[in-house]
Amino acid sequence: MDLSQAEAVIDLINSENELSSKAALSQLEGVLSEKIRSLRAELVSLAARMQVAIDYPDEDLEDITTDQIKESLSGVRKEIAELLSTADNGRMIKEGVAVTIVGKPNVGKSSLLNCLVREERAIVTSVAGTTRDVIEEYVWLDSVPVRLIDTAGIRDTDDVVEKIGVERSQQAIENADLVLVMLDGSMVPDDDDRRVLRATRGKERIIIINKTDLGVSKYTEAVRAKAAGSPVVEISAKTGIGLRELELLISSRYKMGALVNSGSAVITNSRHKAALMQANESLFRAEEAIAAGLPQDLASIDIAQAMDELGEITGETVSEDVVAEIFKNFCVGK
Ligand SMILES: Nc1nc2c(ncn2[C@@H]2O[C@H](COP(=O)(O)OP(=O)(O)OP(=O)(O)O)[C@@H](O)[C@H]2O)c(=O)[nH]1
Ligand SMILES: [Mg+2]
Repeated sequence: MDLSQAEAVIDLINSENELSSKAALSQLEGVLSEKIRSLRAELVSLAARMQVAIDYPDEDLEDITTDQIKESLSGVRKEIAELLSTADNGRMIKEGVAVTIVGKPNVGKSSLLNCLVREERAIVTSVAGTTRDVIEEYVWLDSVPVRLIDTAGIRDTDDVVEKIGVERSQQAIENADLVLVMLDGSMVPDDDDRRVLRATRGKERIIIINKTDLGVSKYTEAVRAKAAGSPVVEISAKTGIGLRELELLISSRYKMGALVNSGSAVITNSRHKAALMQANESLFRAEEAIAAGLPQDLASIDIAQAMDELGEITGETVSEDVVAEIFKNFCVGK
């Protein structure tokens, strides 16, 4: 068993859902190790062919051409990029998609959280500023694992405690994979609403107009016009109107199930992601050196480094400190 497989054991133990255990199992079976080993083998063979040319320049050996080096490097980089492209999904499989409900006080954020988790988890009152801290619940929306996060209503306030809550809400927007921006459909949007809309521009978001049971949705069109491409849904957290549509709108964005079931390697570990990014960079430097016509020894150094960086994933080239750190997560004797 190599290091990435040992890490998969930890992941399997800590796994919170069927998808993450499936991903951990595939890593344990060596799908990732196999991939990394084949990439390293490609680099080892490339480096060896380059080394012959460097060591025996006078021999009449068939030199590896610049084009061949370039082709080999770009092939490996393409495969690394493919692996890296799974990392976002991999993290969400492991931790759940961070879906954060934000909006000014009293629009119904906590009511929505309670509806989606189907229990009275958060306190709901008609007092603006009820939620003071960030509340997090794990839910499944149509086989998508979601960390649903309710936040304190965002507004200008002098209350010390509420102020801290507002700061945490802003932090929660930063950390969110998807932001649910909630507006109160029974009221004309005001400065506080505009502030929330501005703070979430550029984030993945869905705009929710709540309290449509009160019958006033004449502002929806105006909001839609200013939504800048973000979907707008009308709901009532009180009667349940529109909730199913909202759930589908959220879950249909994520295709982690298909990714895991495809059987290809998925990067779920941030250590692996970092190593792949470093290897990618080293290979990029090698490509540049070759393209600039610099001596091949220079590219060789970068290629050797990329081999080491890939080896960190499987443990071939990892330092003892890192291994010790990883194995700290095994609870021996428990
Ligand atoms: N009529 C109606 N009332 C609702 C709806 N959703 C929430 N409310 C009411 O609105 C008030 C505020 O709801 P909360 O869920 O506490 O609102 P919040 O956004 O979490 O408020 P803060 O925590 O203060 O930021 C409560 O009295 C809810 O019962 C809805 O869809 N329709
Ligand atoms: Mg609340």
